[in-house]
Amino acid sequence: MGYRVVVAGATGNVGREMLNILAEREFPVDEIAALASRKSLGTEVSFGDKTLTTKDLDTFDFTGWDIALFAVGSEATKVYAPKAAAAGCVVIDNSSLYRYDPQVPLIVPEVNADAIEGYKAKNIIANPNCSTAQMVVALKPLHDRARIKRVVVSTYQSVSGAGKAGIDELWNQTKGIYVPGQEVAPEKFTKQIAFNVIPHIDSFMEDGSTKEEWKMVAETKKILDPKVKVTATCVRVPVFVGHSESINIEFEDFLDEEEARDILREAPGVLVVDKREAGGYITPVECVGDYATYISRIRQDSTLDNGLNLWCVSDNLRKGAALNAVQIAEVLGNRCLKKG
Ligand code: 2RA
Repeated sequence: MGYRVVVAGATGNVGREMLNILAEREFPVDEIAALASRKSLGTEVSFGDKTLTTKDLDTFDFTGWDIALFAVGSEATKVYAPKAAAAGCVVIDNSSLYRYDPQVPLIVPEVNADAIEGYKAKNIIANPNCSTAQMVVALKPLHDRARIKRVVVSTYQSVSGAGKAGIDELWNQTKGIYVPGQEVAPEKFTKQIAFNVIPHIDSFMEDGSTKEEWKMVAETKKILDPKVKVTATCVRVPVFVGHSESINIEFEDFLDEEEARDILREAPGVLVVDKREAGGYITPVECVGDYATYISRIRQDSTLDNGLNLWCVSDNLRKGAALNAVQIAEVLGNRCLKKG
């Protein structure tokens, strides 16, 4: 006995990972529907050892379906998520549309699973932005011990965060860059991404920050603690999968680096790889396909009374998107829904 589960946006990077992770984690599925927009209709996607043919999101009847994982972007979410929710299907949405809605819980299960009960207001649960999800997994156990006052984070975000077009642009630009006549002009990104870094993700806000940076501030407050101050600089780097973050934390109480390392070793969802030698840390290519948020380079910040620095790496398509959504579905199933 299990659930009737829908994956909307099943042909995208995140939708495909949602199907993979549902199968890998043996989520109790009685029936599964893979939905896509009309232009990808009929595309086949894998679910474990099965092949599913995508159905039309536009005409799909959500009545009788228990959980819908949405990975379709804000515009389509605005149209179809309320439709699914009204039909009694609980939506777990990966877009940013509902993240800041006070009536919609924004969940990272390792951090605030108890907030899930709030889904009843709208039948919708929001999945956070990739860069926030991995950061709050690392911050939570440290906050519980020494109360975080302020976080200064710089991100190194892979091109898969910008979807398939981002991956293609890095691949084609890298191949074409030294071949006369085959150069690829920036299209998805604002400047050349191959062999370069771009300090700009999402749109600019009035105060000079970007929406991606604002999301890290607003989402950390909603998920972890509204009192925690965050300032972020988000940067796109020529890496296919895996977001990295350099995180500087100021605490109310002193936290020794050894104790921080021990706390993080015990923390759910975290793997510490922190040897103070060449290669004794994790880089994005090593985290691809994993569930964990990796923490390396844990060290005291000697410029603060109570400060620590650390390096945080995770698969942005997994913990930053699909895995977190499936973990939310697991919490929902265990705590809130009856199996069919
Ligand atoms: C990015 N924020 O990396 C996105 C993905 N959610 O651009």
